[in-house]
Amino acid sequence: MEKLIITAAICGAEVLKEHNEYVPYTIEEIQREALGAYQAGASIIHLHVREDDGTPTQDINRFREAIKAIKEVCPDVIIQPSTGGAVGMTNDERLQPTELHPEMCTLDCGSVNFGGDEVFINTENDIIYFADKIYARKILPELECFGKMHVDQVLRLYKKGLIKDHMHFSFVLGVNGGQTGEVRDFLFLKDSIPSHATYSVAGIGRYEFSLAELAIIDGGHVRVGLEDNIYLEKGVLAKGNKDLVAKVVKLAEKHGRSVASPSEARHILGLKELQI
Ligand code: KMH
Ligand code: ZN
Repeated sequence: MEKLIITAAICGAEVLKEHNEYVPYTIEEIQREALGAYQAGASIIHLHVREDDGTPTQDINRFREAIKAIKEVCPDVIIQPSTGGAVGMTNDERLQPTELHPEMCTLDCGSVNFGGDEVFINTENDIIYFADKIYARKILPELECFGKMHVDQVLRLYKKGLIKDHMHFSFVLGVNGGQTGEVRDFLFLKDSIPSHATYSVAGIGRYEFSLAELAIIDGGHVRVGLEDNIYLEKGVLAKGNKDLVAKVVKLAEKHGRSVASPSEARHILGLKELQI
């Protein structure tokens, strides 16, 4: 079986220090959380940035600073900025970090309710617009799917040549408004993608580790982090992203699956080897 790629979603746009004090806002805190996750076994950092007061931003300069700070302490880690940002941001606002030519970024593949009155909007034309910019900048998109219909949307665009190989899906399951993260949901999604594609699964809240374990057994990849879940176990807050990554490493050991280094993750995803 391929080695396991662990992505750490260290920050997010919605979770706050009021929920878990380790949620990073400042550049120093982002650097600390990225380093902890990397040392624990993450090869990809899924990156959002915040103002110092926690307000989500897609400002290119803030991303530049955060990426520089992360690269100072873990030069070989793969950085995957979010192009999702936060609900309500414009497309061009969201796309700013792609101008920094990261190796990867997210591409959100459909709209989804995000609780209450919030709708995270990604129309078909939005997806095509994002994909054009991302491929033109030679970035590998991680195809974020909050449910089966987003996978179907990707496959329609793939047939038209608007989404290209290598297809690396991320099944984000358990969002309040999206598809749940039960075993049947996972099986439905992972069986819906072509055999030459890869996938990672991100379980929100209580789904984080049950889905991680399923993906480990199945040969898929895993995303964890404070963006998705703040608890190490029921009622026990994680003391940082490192705890969540370390728990996935233990699950991988339990199932005899080795964890990929950043260089091995690049190989699996078809990214160019990094010249540091
Ligand atoms: N914060 C959500 C609205 C992504 O990073 O691409 C979008 C999100 C997805 O987190
Ligand atoms: Zn995100």
